[in-house]
Amino acid sequence: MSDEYRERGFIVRRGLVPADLIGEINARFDAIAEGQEARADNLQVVRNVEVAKGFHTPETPGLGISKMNFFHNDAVFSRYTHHPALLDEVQALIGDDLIAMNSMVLNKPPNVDGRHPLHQDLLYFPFRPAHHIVGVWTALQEITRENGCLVMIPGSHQGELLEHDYPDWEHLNHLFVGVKGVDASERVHLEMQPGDTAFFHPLIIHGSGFNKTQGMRRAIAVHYANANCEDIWAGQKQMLDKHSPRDDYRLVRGSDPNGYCPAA
Ligand SMILES: O=C(O)CCC(=O)C(=O)O
Repeated sequence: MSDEYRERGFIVRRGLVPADLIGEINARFDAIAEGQEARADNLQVVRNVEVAKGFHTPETPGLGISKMNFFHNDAVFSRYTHHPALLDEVQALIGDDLIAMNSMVLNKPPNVDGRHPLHQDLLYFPFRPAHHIVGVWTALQEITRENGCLVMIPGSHQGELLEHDYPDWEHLNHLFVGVKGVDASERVHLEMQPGDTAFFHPLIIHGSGFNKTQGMRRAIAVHYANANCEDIWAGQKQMLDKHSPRDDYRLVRGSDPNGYCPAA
């Protein structure tokens, strides 16, 4: 594990995911979002809350989509999850037996509030210890402060899991909760090019801002856990959503001694 990751709680590897894969993921996203290709089993397509509630009507259906979740059965998106360069980095950070989970393509459309409040991802995961989990997030296009890049508070992963709640905003996207009373003044902005990839600790406080452009802001993300972790929810349903977290587990390297993942 690099000193930078240990001290700051995140690292960015430039150009890690090749342009051809980035292009295929974007094309697949657009085709599903516009209803031109069928979605794989379990893939959940989530509209932005303002679109879903009729406050904003986008020009095309795809311009209203904020996320695609649970993509392990998708032949294109899942190439990302198994990408060797990415798994080599993950293995160096959290060990050899790797479960992929929480798969999603994150799309921040224009003209809606797609902000993601500052939060800690450990809230969503039953695995412990926390440092045996890592979030991996790759830009699918140029991502800047203008279109709502990731922000991180360096070193915040050295604290505890803090209390979260929905922010006091007019439009609240489902499960976009934030740390209560957080001081955002120390945050840094991660501007990225397509293929650049952030690796981050599940306790780091992070989020993202408005997309102030007329284009999309799109990224793909998966979390990985060491399969030897303890499951402190003992397979029970996640507290914040109706899905069991185990629906979205896949063994991607090594072995699964606790049998957390469905059989291949
Ligand atoms: O892509 C984003 O805007 C933020 C994503 C994020 O923080 C998360 O999914 O935990």
